[in-house]
This record gives sequence, C-alpha cells and structure tokens, in this order.
Amino acid sequence: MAIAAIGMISSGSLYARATDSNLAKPSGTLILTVSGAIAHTSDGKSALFDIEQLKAIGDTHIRTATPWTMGETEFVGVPFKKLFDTVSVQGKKVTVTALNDYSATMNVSTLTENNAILAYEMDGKLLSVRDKGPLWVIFPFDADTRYRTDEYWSKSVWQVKSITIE
Ligand SMILES: Nc1nc2c(c(=O)[nH]1)N[C@H]1C(S)=C(S)[C@@H](COP(=O)(O)O)O[C@H]1N2
Ligand SMILES: [Mo]
Repeated sequence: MAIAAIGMISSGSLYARATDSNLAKPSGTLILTVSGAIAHTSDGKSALFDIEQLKAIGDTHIRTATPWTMGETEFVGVPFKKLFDTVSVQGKKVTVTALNDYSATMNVSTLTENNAILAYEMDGKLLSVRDKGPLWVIFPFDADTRYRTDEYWSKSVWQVKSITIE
C-alpha cells in the first residue's frame, strides 16, 4: 500500500500540491495549454482550452493603439485575472510561450494588476495566426505611458500557445 502510494506521487504532477481534473476537456481545436503550478486541470496535468471555453470564462474589451497596429484597435479577450482564477494559479511567475517559441517570463501580478487580457479577437474578428493570433497578450497601452515601453511591449507575446506557472 505504502509503495503504491509513493509510485502515484512520483508519476503524478511535478508539483507537490493538490490538483483536480474539474475542467472540461476541449471539444474544439486546442488553442491554449496552461500548465505548471495550477490546481485545476482538464487531465490532471494541464488546463486545456478551445476558443469556446476561453470565451466562456468571460471577456473584456481593450480599445487601444499598439506599435503593431494602425490607429485604435478594439481587442476582446479573457482577463488574465479570470483565466488564472479558473486554473487556480499557485505560483508567482508566469512564462508565456508563442508558436515560434518566443517566450516572456514575468510576475503573475504584472498581468493581473495591470488588467492585461489574452486577446482572441481584434476589430470584431478572431485573430488568425497571420494577425498575431490565435492569442495575444494585450495591456491597456493607451491607459498609461508606462505601458508604452519596451518592458511591456516585450511582454506582449503574440501567437501564444502555452502558459506555464511556477
Ligand atoms: N510571438 C512573439 N511575440 C513577441 C515577440 C516575438 O519575437 N514573438 N517579440 C516581443 C518583443 S521583445 C517586443 S519589444 C515586441 C517587438 O515588437 P516588434 O518586433 O514589432 O518590434 O513584441 C514582443 N512579442
Ligand atoms: Mo523587445
């Protein structure tokens, strides 16, 4: 019995914390994988999302200019605060990784306290990979000059495919 229990622990999550598989598995195309120090997963290891699941978490609009778009753009996406509540984030650092393996690591609070969103829509259309989709980290750039700096631009990862918490 004791040996079986040890086996279960070592083959389970890398993180020695309680996880449960209470999130539904995506029925559509997988667009986001969240893993690492999270308590809620789809399969005991990662939280997996299709677009409908992301939309169901809740959406927020940010109307702003960016260095990569013309004029003002209306972005719609999931607030990181809600996404991180959904997966029950257990860590302080987050790494956001793109399809081209560009990644940015920052404090969880950088995203949650600055009202950043993981955008899936731009000017009423789902972001395509050629438009920096399927997912793009957007800060409210126009709301404060401190967001219009390389520090925040470098955290504005586009073509996001995965997020890891540690
Ligand atoms: N997927 C992805 N997102 C990214 C990058 C990247 O190379 N790939 N570069 C980041 C950095 S370091 C900055 S400063 C800006 C760069 O935007 P630019 O290439 O238009 O100057 O986007 C950020 N987001
Ligand atoms: Mo950068």
